[in-house]
Amino acid sequence: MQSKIRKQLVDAFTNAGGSYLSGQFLAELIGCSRTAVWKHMEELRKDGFQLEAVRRKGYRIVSTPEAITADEIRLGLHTKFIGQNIHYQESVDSTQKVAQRLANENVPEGTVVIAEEQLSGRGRMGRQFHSPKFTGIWMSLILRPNIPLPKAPQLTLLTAVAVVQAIEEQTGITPEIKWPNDILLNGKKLTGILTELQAEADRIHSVIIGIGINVNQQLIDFPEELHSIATSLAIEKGKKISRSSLVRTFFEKFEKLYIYYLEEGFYPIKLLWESFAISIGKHIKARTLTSVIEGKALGITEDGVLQIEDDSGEIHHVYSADIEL
Ligand code: BTX
Repeated sequence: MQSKIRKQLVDAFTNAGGSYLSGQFLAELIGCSRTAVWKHMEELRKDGFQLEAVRRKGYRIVSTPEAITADEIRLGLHTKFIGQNIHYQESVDSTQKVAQRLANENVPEGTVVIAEEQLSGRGRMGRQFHSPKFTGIWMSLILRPNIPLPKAPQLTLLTAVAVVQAIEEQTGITPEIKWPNDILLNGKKLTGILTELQAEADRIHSVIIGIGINVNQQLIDFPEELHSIATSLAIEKGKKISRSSLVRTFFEKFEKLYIYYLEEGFYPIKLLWESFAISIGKHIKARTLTSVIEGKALGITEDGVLQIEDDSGEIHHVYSADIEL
């Protein structure tokens, strides 16, 4: 929408102080047809404005989008370095891409890229991650840990624990973790985590952790193919959740766990992770790129590798797979 029309509309609703404005009035104000007004209103809705349209009365703005700009997040943030440098953009292809570029420019550890929408959000193995505007948290965190390359997947598990702790503190809901990187609520995907590395030989240059949390979407905001497999906090909780408070809490939880991890190693994180995991002790199917392993999930190793015992008693080590419960 042209910014001039958008400003005219938003100003008119601000001046109306919560009253309805008729389609005719808005059409005359902007100098367009009533059908065009309807289209403009639809665009405002897509941008996160909650609108009410009542026959013979007109339109009313019920609530405006809550942004997650750097200022909004930093207000009240108590961390040493995680989220102290925030790179905010309204719209990006993928926050991972922006973070990769920034990591090459040697930004400080803990820098976060956050966006209101992603036009081509990335999942694992070339999959798409649906990231509609003003509804969720789409962010990438840049880390520079001094750890050997094979230990990097532990950071995915650490991130999952921090997300669960933050959601628990902010909403009272405790989601579950499905190895290695999904966070589920009532069996549906609430959060995806994607860890990507920049490394030379066996030295990590940076780890970029992409986190996508469905926060305020309603079912209609998801494409149909996700209706049965995805959910949001607002759907489960029946009310909107403050995205900026959730991001802040996540930064605080993450930093605590990360410092602990660098000092004490993975063991305490592993115990926390297992306490939130749904797959452990259950019969599962792990689809790797080359095979399918079926059996009982025993737990994760010190390196975050999943152990499955098949019916013949053989124990398999799974480094990367999709899990079916
Ligand atoms: P994944 O490959 O495990 O999950 C992707 C799959 O999940 C898709 O194929 C689809 O079935 C389903 N899906 C897509 N969008 C959603 C959604 N919004 N909610 C629930 N299910 C969905 C998981 O990959 C890793 C995703 C990381 C996303 C973050 S967002 C910030 C950062 N930037 C970026 O481009 N990716 C990461």
